[in-house]
Formats: sequence, structure tokens, C-alpha cells
Amino acid sequence: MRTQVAIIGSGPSGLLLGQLLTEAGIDNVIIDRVGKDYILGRVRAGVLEEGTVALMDQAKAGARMHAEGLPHDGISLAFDGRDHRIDLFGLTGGKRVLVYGQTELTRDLMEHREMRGGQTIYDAANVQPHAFEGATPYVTYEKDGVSQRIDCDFVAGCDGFHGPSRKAVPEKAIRTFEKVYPFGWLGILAEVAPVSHELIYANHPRGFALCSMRSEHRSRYYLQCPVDEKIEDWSDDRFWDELRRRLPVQHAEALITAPSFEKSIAPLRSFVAEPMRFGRMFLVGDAAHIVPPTGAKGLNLAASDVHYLFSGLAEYYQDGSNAGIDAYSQRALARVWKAVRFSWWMTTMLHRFPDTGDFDQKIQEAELDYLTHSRAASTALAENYVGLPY
Ligand code: FAS
Ligand code: PHB
Repeated sequence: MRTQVAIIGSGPSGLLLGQLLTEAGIDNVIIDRVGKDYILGRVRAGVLEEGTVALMDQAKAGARMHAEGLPHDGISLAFDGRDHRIDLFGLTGGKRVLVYGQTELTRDLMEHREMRGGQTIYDAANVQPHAFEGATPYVTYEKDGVSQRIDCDFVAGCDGFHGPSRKAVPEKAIRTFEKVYPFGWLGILAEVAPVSHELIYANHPRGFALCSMRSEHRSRYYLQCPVDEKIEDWSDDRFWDELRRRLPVQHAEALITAPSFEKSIAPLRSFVAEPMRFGRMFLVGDAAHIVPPTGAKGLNLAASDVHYLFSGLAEYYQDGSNAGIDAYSQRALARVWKAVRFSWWMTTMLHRFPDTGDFDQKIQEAELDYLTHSRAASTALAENYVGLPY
């Protein structure tokens, strides 16, 4: 088989890139190691920046997102028993975020790809990029026990943190930066009205908590937990009791609970691989970088990577120019590192660290106090949270 762009990974990065290429008449094939249902079964991000929303529109897959997504003009920081609203809309001159689950965004892109006749090969084993340092890269995989090969002009490594693309790069050609946090997030989904119409990020001596949602009748909550915590040790009742302890009393008393239908623990890390281009292979999204979800940046960084890569590939095929693909890594990394910093800052400010001493605790409290009483500091948080320009 031959295509212009072989995309490894059918998550948000691969699907969004695939749709943008298809709309531009650039042939592409997506290969994934698992099936659609497995991908749609993963519960992840919930907040879209305006840039991500615009890319979904550009991919012609944004109709349901606009119909069902919830525009949010602010978030709250809770500490010391009180709520402090950050007016995202007012502080950023009218920018907001859209609450719409990554699962739904992925579903929309999958359905649109099928409608447009885009080719996705699911349940492919041993997917591997080859010869990407030369002019004739290709991807191999096995399907139903038969070895297959896709010859292409370019490979897009959209295969997440554990995928084969980054691992195929010779060690001497790549540099990685990593910070692993000493805690995880225990998250649940429940079919129940959210405790607040906006997100609440809570700093509490017992640990961080986040109140989010997927719709007006589906709530998403997170509790900071030890990184080696066991899901089976967390009954719904234990989760709700602990969440109440970490929220200001007005929210604790207003919390409506219901049986959870999803419960999972995610480890937290910051990770960046440099560069993000190796000859004719490009790393995109989680294949190149990971952020702690505290800043709601993971999915949105994948989107800006896709924007830069798609622009470069369109320039290559439509204008015969290499300028965009040559600039991809530098442009993407400039935005990645600012989001990595913001996500680290939000995580450091809002979580309890095992070695948090009295001094560190006072610094956290001073940071939160300054942040919620200074327009300049709140503006800095707001402009990062809604998403820095592409
Ligand atoms: P993905 O990991 O989504 O997709 C990679 C795809 O590559 C997958 O479909 C996988 O099956 C495929 N793949 C992997 N190995 C392969 C192989 N060998 N061969 C072929 N295909 C292969 N972000 C937020 O903004 N907010 C959040 O709350 C949030 N929570 C998260 C919770 C968890 C547990 C995780 C892991 C991530 C979370 N993220 C969150 C980040 C997440 O949303 C990612 O940023 C987003 O999924 C990135 O999309 P992709 O780059 O497409 O990678
Ligand atoms: C979510 O709804 O899953 C979510 C929202 C905001 C975050 C992280 C996760 O910062």
C-alpha cells in the first residue's frame, strides 16, 4: 500500500491530523494497535481551548461539539474554606474554554473520518516506522497474522507516550526531559449534576481535588491520591466522603452523589522529547510530551502540534515548500514548554507534596492569596488556562 502521510495512532492527534489532511486532499492512512471501542473507552480530557475548537471546525467535525459542549467563562480556586473565581472571559478580553469530553471529540472525528471514506487500520500488531531519516519512509505492521507495509512520504507519530515512534529514534538523536510527581489522580464519572456550573480546583491540607463535568447531568471528579493507591480500596462512599472533606462547606453540603460508572487512577508526570522531527517522521501530541492534567493542557497541546504539522504538510504538498515542516519542531516546542511550565506551576501550587513542610505550605498559601487578589496574577493564570496563541 502507498499513501502520502502514514499516521500511527488513532487518538485525538492522529484523527485530527487525518481529517485536516483529508479535507486538504492529502492522502493519509491511520494505523492503531487497538480497536475503536477500546479507544472510546478511555476517559481523559474535558476542557478544550478555542484553538482546539477552531481545528475541529476546520476538520468539519465540530457540529456536535458546538451543540453539546458547555462554554465556560471562569474557574474557581478553592482554599482556606473559600472559593475564588478567576474570570477567564473578563481577564482575557473575551476568551473562554469549552467543556466537552475527549471521548466525544474522538468519536466525532472517527465518525467524520468514516463518512469521508478515510482509511483507519485498527487492531494492527507490531506497528513500526522505518527509514524515516531517508527519502522513502515506510511503516510495517501485522494484521490477522499477515505482515503488511505502507510506503509513504511522511510518518506522523501520533501514538502516545508508550507508542513505537519516539522509541524508533536513535538515542543519540533525541533528548528527553522528565519530572515524575509523587502522587496520582483518582478520577470518577457519575451520572449526576455537577456540584458547580464551573470547574473548582481545590487546594486542601488533605490533598488536591477537582470538580469538573462532561455535561449538566454528568460529573467528573478527581482526588489527589498516593501514586501506588489501589482502585479497589476506594468505594464510592469513601470517594464522596473524601471529596466533601476537601471542598468548601457550601459545596460539600450541595454535593449530589450517584454510583460511579468509571473509576481510574492516572499517574502525573511532565515529559518533553526534543526535537519533535526526525527526517520524515514527526512526533505529535503525547508521543512527544506529557503534562500533569492540572492545567487542562494535554489534549490542547496535541491540537496545536497538529496545527503546526498540518500547516507544514499542506505547504509542502500545495506550494512545494519545506519551510513549514522544517519549522515544525521549533514552533511546536515553543508552545509546548510554555504549557509544560503552566501545568507544573498549577500542580505545584495546588497539590500536597510528601515533603511539604510548614514553610512550603505558607508559600503555597501566599501564592494563592496573591493570585486571587492581584489582577495581574489572575490575568497570567487566565491567559494560560484559555490557551496561549498558536
Ligand atoms: P493518545 O495516547 O490519546 O493516542 C495514542 C494512540 O496511539 C492510541 O489510540 C493508542 O492505541 C495508539 N498506539 C499506542 N501504541 C501503539 C502502537 N504500538 N501501534 C499503533 N498504535 C499505537 N489531558 C487533559 O487535557 N486533561 C485531562 O484530564 C487528561 N487526563 C488524562 C488521563 C490519562 C489516564 C491519560 C493517559 C491522559 C490524560 N490527558 C488529559 C492527556 C490526554 O488527553 C492526551 O493529551 C491525549 O490523549 C493526547 O492525544 P494523542 O496524542 O492522540 O495520544
Ligand atoms: C476533566 O474534566 O477531565 C478535567 C478538567 C480540567 C482539568 C483536568 C481534567 O484540568
